[in-house]
Amino acid sequence: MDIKNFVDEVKIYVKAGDGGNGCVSFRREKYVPFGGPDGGNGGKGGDVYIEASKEFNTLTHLALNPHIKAERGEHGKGSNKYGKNAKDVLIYVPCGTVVKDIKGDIIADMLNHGERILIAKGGNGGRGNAMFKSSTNRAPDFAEKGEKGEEKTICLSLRVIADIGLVGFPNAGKSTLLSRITKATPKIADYPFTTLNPNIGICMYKGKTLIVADIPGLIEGASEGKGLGHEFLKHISRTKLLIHLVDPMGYYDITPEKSIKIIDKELKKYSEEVYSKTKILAITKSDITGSEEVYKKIKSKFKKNKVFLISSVTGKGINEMLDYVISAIGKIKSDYHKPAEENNLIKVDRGFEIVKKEGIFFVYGLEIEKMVNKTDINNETAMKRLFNIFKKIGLIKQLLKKGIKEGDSVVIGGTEFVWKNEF
Ligand SMILES: Nc1nc2c(ncn2[C@@H]2O[C@H](COP(=O)(O)OP(=O)(O)OP(=O)(O)O)[C@@H](O)[C@H]2O)c(=O)[nH]1
Ligand SMILES: [Mg+2]
Repeated sequence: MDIKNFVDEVKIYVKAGDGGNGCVSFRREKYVPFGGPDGGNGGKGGDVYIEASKEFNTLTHLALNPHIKAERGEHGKGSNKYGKNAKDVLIYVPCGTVVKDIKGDIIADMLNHGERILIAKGGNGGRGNAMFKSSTNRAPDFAEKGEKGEEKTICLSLRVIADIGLVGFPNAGKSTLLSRITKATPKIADYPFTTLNPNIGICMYKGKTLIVADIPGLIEGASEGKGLGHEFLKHISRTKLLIHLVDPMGYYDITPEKSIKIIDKELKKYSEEVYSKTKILAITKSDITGSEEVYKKIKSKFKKNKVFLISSVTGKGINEMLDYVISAIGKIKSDYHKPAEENNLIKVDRGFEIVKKEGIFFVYGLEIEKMVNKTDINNETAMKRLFNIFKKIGLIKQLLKKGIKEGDSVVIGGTEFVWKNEF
């Protein structure tokens, strides 16, 4: 049994491109003894985006390629030549993919085709020395390094988006119904667990379009992981309405009535939200003898649900059921097309925070970390400039307040500095 070909959960690592370094260069011209600075800026590193696309149905392409990196920006060059920006990278995911960070917090919910989020921002290019020319420094001999591109590990999880979910015991006739009302061609066979992955089809009916998902057969214990259905129960959470298909012959020694109760119990155990969805019962295979009696019995016992008697072979009862489904769906308020939350990936944080751990002063803050990463720490002038910035934003004062002493370590954005009382 191979269910691995339907990948609906995947962890990927994304890394945006680093910015190109700024260049230190001076004009060299014949007969001009001291040319001015002409080092160009580095190019921007490529961004990494995630885009929902209806061309994709699974996350398999990412499971096979879980490391995604954008190129770095080109370094700046002499004669004021700017480095080229790197190309952005686009990761396609199926509509219905939920993007989470490593802690499991939702970053975005990619519902609609074409929806795009920036997941890792490329680093800006460092400025070349030409940019630092000023009245007080006519020949700056330093440049900025390119900013580091963002990197992170994210989890992608796919929830099939459908209006209708077909549920029921194995062999109830779910795939057959799907193939009857849509153009989908799921595998159909007279043995249980024929459907290994959810199948999706589009049903065009009386000018309406309904997306229908055929979920693999559920059995008792499905909510705890028994059978195949458990893997896919989560997909039901996005549907607006469930059609619970019931084989009038029952399932082995489980009667049709009992099978309805079992599935109800499993749905309830899985989640209240799923359990409370609008659900209709469809007794299938009306062309076989005895189905009419089963239908009458179920109708009298399950008064809360609308019950239909259908046959996917003869087509009996199907239009009547679809008429009802369309009117029921029209009444369901759903947040299914709710636009994704504003993506809050680019947090601009001008502040910083100092945390002292085991004698080391860790300084956190997006801007300050960026600033350090851009600085060429081997260049004295660049370091002086950085120190001036630290002074300006109050970092030096705060570190002194926290009791920093000669020889203590300060770590900012992955760079370690040793504190000296005099610079
Ligand atoms: N006579 C008759 N047979 C049907 C009807 N619908 C389905 N069947 C048969 O019932 C068997 C199971 O049908 P499937 O559609 O594969 O059932 P399923 O619910 O998708 O089963 P799993 O994928 O195993 O969970 C097949 O042999 C079908 O031909 C119907 O309306 N009438
Ligand atoms: Mg099936």
